[in-house]
Amino acid sequence: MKNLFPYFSHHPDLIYLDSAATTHKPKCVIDAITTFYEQENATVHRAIYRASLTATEQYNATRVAVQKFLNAKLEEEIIFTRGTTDAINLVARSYGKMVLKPGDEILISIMEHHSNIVPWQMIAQETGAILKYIPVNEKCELLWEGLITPCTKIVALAHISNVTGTINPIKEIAKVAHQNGAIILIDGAQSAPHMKIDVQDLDCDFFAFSGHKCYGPTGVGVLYGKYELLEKMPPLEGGGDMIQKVEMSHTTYQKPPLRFEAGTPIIASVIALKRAIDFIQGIGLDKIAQHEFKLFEKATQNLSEIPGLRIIGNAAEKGPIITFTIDGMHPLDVTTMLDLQNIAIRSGHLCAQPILRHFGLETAMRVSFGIYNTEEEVDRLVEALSAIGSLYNC
Ligand code: 7TS
Repeated sequence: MKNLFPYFSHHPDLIYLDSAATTHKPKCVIDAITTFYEQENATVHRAIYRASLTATEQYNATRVAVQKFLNAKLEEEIIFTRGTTDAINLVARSYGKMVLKPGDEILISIMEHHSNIVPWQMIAQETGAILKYIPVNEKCELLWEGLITPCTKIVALAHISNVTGTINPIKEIAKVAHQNGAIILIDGAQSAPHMKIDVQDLDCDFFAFSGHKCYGPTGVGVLYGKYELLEKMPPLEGGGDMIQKVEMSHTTYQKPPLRFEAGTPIIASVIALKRAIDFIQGIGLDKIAQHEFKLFEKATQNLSEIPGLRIIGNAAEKGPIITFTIDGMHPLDVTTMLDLQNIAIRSGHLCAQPILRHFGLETAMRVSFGIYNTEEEVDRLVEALSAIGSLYNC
């Protein structure tokens, strides 16, 4: 698998275990970008010369590919954004501002990434809504029952936690949210690369993910939204492409999705995102999930045998992410020692300070898997961490 990723031919000895932050890109994705700029470069939507029509066709083909990838009903339900963060901000500032009144409740959880906390804090402050947090048990599973009430207007939750890997029971939560008249946004940044997503089956109202965590380029992401909601939402940014008619005194807007895609988009990256989706589907999400789960299980088992190593969160359902600490050792020291052995893992607050603090931590270490990782790499990681751990536990 690694031979499909040019990055690894430049770094043959690297063990890369930070795919939750960003994945490497297969050659087909990189080629799509260079081919576009070298041979196909043109703007989209605006011109009628052939190159522009072809670029527009390719741009639209990604929308259809994403629609199928998420099993959305309509291609018009797919909006290209800069990433998950941008998608969540769009919902908070457009839908949130439209519906929220003082005293209404927004319900998120303490295991959210900052990008699914801060936009809600900002919109709560602006509208007078109340931001509530779902707590977790000691395994880092949501204790959500009874917290959704008729006061709840928006529920926004990670599908998979980027810290503990917990897979949240989105389908059940969505059902209760709807029974109470609320809508639900799913932050799919950590689920889209690892499991089959069916937005109709989940019955979520919004679903956000980032291209760069799915073997695609940075700078492009997706917001799925149910059409009947998108149709009512005001645009966030004004400019070219999102308008129907501009008078000197006022403007009428395009229907979704173009209403939310002002200005010249990141055309090459959108086109390359289709290659990334084709790449994932070519392998098959079931096969990807199976491979990553095998690595995850082996790593969980072997890491927990290292004296002093504590895994944070052991939910019954987990994605391929393991966050841990080693007694008496600072995560920055450990990851620096690993880096010197060509093993790249993440350390720090993982952009999720509330959940780390809940477990009494300011920083931790995290290992996360992608399709290019191998069992041998897990062995090397465990060996390296055992040796580092024994330095301090002797
Ligand atoms: N939500 C979750 C659950 C995430 O893991 C991330 C990124 C985001 C949202 C934001 O995605 P972006 O593409 O808009 O930045 N998570 C991480 C991480 O865990 N390490 O680096 C980025």
